[in-house]
Amino acid sequence: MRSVKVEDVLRGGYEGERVLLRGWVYRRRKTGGVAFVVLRDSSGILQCVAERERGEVYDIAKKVRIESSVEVCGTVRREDKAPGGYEVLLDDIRVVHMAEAFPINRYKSEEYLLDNRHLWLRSREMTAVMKIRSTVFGAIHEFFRENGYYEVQAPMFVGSAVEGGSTLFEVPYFDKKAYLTQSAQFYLEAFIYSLEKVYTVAPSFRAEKSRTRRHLTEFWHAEAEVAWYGNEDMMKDEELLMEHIVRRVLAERKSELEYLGRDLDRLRAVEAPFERMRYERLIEMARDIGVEISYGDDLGADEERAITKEFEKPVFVTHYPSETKPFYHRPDPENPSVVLCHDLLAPEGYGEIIGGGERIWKLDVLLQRIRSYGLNPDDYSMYIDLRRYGSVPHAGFGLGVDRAVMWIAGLDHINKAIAFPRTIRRLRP
Ligand code: NSS
Repeated sequence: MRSVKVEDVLRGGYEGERVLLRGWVYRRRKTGGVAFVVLRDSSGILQCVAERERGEVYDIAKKVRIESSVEVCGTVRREDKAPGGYEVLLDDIRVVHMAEAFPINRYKSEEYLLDNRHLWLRSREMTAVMKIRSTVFGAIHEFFRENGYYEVQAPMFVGSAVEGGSTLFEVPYFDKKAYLTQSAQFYLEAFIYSLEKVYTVAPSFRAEKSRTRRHLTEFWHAEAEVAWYGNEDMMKDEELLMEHIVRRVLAERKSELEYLGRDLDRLRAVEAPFERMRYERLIEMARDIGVEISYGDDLGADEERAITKEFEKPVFVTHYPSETKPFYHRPDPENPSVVLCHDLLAPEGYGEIIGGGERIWKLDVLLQRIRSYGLNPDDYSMYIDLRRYGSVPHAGFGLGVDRAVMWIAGLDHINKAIAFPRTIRRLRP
């Protein structure tokens, strides 16, 4: 007999039929002469009933421990009181593995659940998030491939910083030292001379010492780089990418979003185009709501939360003062004290999910910037070399995928958006 999935039963396709199901015991309870086993599989949960007259089946159903793996057979019938409106009247149950007493119940602390993430991963909450996450990654690849981008791969072991030295992870590398990549950007820039439009989805690493709700030491980064693009061209693709991701999630993961209590109308509002706002306007807005900040300051996590609470949709912030950004951003020809860059800030307090912009593409400007940032040109020889042979204007960006999942799923901490979060204090499980 072929096994069926819980969701197929709940769709009503098997009413009155005998089915075989495989899964895990989600809940168990006994009342009067009936034992209930709620079965969980990857597609949902389903109530199964064993009546006392069934003898051995009833005895097993009565005793099987939570999270044991089981195979059950029985007849599907409608039952309004069951979750999902159907149940299975059992005539057979086989315990594939009797679980030990499961260490998680609903009264455990967040810290305990993180220590046991390998087990908590089975919870309905994590299952919903992981399904949404899968859809987000799929939508990212779909968007890029449908829009003429080639997928490429960059190394994880690198020789120098992209996003500043303070968050570099150093690792021994034979008789030298290497770093874990912070961003594939410099490698993507090498690819554009042949492929023009490229993207990659890979982990990036940052030795983030601050404990915030939105920083991981290892995060998933979707990055793109495009020849002949300016800042505005890049933002246009990004807003379409974000719209595509959100629409896909709404179309495929509505029940998961609802399970997590997400306000779907907030997501339905995520339609391109997004507003473009200059950095100086952002500073004004921050001051208007009482944040103490002056021109040239970098927005901290708390300030960003306060400001983006007011947003209905994601907002691009452009033209940051150059000293607040890494050396590679192209100065605005109309005002070289600011750069042609953008951050995309997600609404509802979530804040920055994308950083990107136009790159310096002229050799002399780049060399001058590297020096004025106090950096050693020898560390950037590949990057500099790319400006010697047919250099072109170009732009790119990086999307923090875990942050995007956090926002779309409406989670209160980034460590709920990834299965095995890595933070300053957490390397296990
Ligand atoms: O530092 S970024 O703003 N920009 C870059 O790394 C560019 N080199 C990307 C590019 O143009 N190719 O990081 C990009 C995004 C940022 O907006 C966040 O959403 C995410 O990467 N990010 C992080 N997510 C989680 N944890 C940490 N620590 C983190 N750092 C950045």
